[in-house]
Amino acid sequence: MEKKKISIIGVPSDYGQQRRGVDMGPSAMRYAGAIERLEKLGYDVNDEGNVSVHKTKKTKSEEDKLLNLEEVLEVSEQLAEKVDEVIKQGRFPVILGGDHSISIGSIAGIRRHYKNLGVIWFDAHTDINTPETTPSGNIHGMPLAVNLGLGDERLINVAKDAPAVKFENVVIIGARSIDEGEKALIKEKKIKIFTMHEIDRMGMSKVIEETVAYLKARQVDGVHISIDLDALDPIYTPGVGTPVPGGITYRESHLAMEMLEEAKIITSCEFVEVNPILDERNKTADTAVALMGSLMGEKLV
Ligand code: B3U
Ligand code: MN
Ligand code: MN
Repeated sequence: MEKKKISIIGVPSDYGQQRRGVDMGPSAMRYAGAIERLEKLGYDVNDEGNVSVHKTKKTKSEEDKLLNLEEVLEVSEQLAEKVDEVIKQGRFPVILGGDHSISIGSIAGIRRHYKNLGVIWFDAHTDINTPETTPSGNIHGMPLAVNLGLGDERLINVAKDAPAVKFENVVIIGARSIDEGEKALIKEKKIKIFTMHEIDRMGMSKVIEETVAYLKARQVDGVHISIDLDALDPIYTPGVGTPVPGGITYRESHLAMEMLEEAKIITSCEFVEVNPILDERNKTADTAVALMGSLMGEKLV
């Protein structure tokens, strides 16, 4: 049997927020053994290296509503092309961030290959802000909105003419820090969301069962999972820019990955917001790589 093929794409960008260090996320996850872990599972792994990110600009002006817009655009366009190319080669993309603004480019590239893409957003935040609702101007708070076709035109256009993700094809898991404008949009568009409240009440097992059933009922032709490491409780992933207490436990997060793997619905994934400068002995990157193992088929026995 032919080995399944994976391509790793690093995106060392920190332009979507204002803390330095998250650009070192791809190195930290490679150092934590991402490639070896996947090879051990029998995959043919191709490390595509990193998308090039210029480090010279960061020209911030007071009038800039969206911080580092030009830089984020440049990274997003390159990343979309790279992801597009890898999928064309029949390889499964595993994208390593960088802050969450990289999802503007990654999902833009993925969307060129699916008519009815499902997206699982595993995050303490909902990242569905627009230039009108953002409290910070940080683009890492906007990538889900952009992929739904909302927000800044130039960011939306990174996807060219690929279809936007449909509101009813999104499932948010782990949220516990949601801005007012985001709440209004989630309610208005009836976006499926399992906040920490639902995870506490139902248990992660039921949450993932319902997620899988929901996406299958939507007849999605692929599912991308975007994993922000701040979805987990900061006890397990201290190396993130905006930790929020009361998060998903280590085992709950693994159970989620294991169940998604069993369901055989995931067609691409990404791991974002790993910041080694804020971390404790690469704990957050280690956790990201362990989750990657579970998502890609590692078994306990
Ligand atoms: N919702 C806030 C904070 C935030 C979003 N994503 C992260 N933090 N990591 C914002 O700035 O949009
Ligand atoms: Mn996020
Ligand atoms: Mn987050």
